[in-house]
Amino acid sequence: MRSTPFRRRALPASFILASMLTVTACGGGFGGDEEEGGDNGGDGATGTAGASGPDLSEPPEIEGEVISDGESYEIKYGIGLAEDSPQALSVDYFADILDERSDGRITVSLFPNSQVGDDLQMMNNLQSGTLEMTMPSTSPATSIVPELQLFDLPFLFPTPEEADAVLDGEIGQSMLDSFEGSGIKGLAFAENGYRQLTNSQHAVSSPEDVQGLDIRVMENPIQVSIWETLGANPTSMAFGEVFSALEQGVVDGQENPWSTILTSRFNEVQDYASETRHVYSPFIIMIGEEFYNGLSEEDQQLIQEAAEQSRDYQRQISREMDTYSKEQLASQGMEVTELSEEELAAFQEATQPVYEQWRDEIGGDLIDSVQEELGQR
Ligand code: KDG
Repeated sequence: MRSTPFRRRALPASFILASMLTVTACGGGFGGDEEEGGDNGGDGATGTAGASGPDLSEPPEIEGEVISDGESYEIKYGIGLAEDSPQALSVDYFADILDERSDGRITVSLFPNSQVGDDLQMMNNLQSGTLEMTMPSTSPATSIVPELQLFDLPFLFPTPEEADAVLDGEIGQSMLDSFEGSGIKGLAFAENGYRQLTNSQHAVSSPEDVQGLDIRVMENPIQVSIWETLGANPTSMAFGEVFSALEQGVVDGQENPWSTILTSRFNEVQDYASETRHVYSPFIIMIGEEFYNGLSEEDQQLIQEAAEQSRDYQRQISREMDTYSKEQLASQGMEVTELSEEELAAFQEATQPVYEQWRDEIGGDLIDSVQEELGQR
């Protein structure tokens, strides 16, 4: 996937021409409208990003049987990320599929930017029936399905395609099945992406540079372990609180994929970024179990298919936005440090103890079988 070599270099502000064409008046993201959410507006999955942002693939044509007969209802779909993130754009596509294939019976209302709660709250709301759908990272969902902790291990997946094979294969399916009876139904895995470190203090190119930094991490104990092992001071925090925690200096840094750093405008409050790729983080597309069980079989099938089609599109545009976002961040003045293979190997080696520390908890057999599948054993 990577188009740039793993050479360490601080990207200069040499993308200025491109950025002048693409940066919006409000100074960040992909040039999306500042919609309040609540209605996806139906202006297509590339509506916000296509106009002045990256050249994204169009969503595939909507095909399949139209199911006009049945109840009319609304699906409220809450997410943590911004309306121009790949996550939100894929929900727009999901909404379009359901609208067209249900003949307008099923409407999807998107609530981005943690408007209706953070990942843990939204999962609770699915269980209590006050929200129908959400798409958290797997990390906070480990409180419900502990096996998902596998995906918190550092440097597990060398490429996104290898992650897809595990997530869409037997292992991923059995994890989705494990939600049964929890009040949540897992529909499919999408992509959050490779996580990169940003901070306000100094450029980072070695594990030593991380020592002493206060880093916000997701609500997950393995994420805490990774940064403790590196000698940083990690703090778990909900995503919706990260921008102000960075702005107010409550923490020095955070880690997220490039597109999230850009669309959440973390570069406005962080000067340094490093391409550490320390964890490949999946999303889970989920729906309230009771709500889902109350639907007709035809609608259940429709929703499952739409979730898988939106997953495929989400992965595609997430990957298209990745390098673009890194370059945008550099052009907007962030000092972006790319790591050499040796520097990345130093991070990998320094975080290796996390595997031993969490092996029993995650399940040694599970880790072994995935590493075998990946040719690492
Ligand atoms: O909608 C997903 C977000 O809420 C969150 O999971 C993003 O990776 C994330 C983080 O750092 O919390």
